[in-house]
Amino acid sequence: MKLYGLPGACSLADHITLQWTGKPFEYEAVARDGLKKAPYTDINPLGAVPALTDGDIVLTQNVAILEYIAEKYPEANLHGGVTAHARAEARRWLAMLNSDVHKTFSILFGAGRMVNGETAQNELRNTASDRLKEMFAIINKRLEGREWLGEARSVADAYLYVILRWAGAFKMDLSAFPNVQAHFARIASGDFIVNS
Ligand SMILES: N[C@@H](CCC(=O)N[C@@H](CS)C(=O)NCC(=O)O)C(=O)O
Repeated sequence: MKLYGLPGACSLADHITLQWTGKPFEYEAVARDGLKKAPYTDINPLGAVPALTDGDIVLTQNVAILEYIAEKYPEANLHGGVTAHARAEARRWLAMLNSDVHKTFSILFGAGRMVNGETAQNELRNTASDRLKEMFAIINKRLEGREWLGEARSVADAYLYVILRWAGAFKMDLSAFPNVQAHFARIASGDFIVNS
């Protein structure tokens, strides 16, 4: 199994998840200037990370890859619980992280490419930051009295950790979200190395 990623990008969630399984895997850091061209676009035509290959299987899209790792190694217990409801809850948070939180961070990362002029870019960034804080408030509420987003640790927790690293890079004030901060510390103190 081989994971393709970029340092600190959403692919770090897959890298952490693979380390949590304790199973062997390869990791390749894709060169930034190689993302949008062959041979990498033969693996992911969208020219984005993560991508995962496993024998003849080629997978893209973070949610699919994270779920694949959890399915492939059920003994690692990364589904967020054992019941259908518990697993759906973990998936619910995974979906929100991927399609709502991550996408809003993409506005912070890419405001300079989305609109012209510093004023418009700052307005866009401020709107995205406000929206992110609303989402962190929702996640903070979910984590009240809980260690993990699901009933048990899941791939969604690795994704949240990566997103919170981005919040740190943007120096977002998360002091209003103590459960979110505690979740970050819990994951950070865990059994993996951030080397991607
Ligand atoms: N929908 C995709 C989005 C992946 C994505 O946004 N990847 C970013 C890194 S977090 C990327 O590769 N950005 C580089 C680029 O698009 O140039 C997924 O969930 O896998």
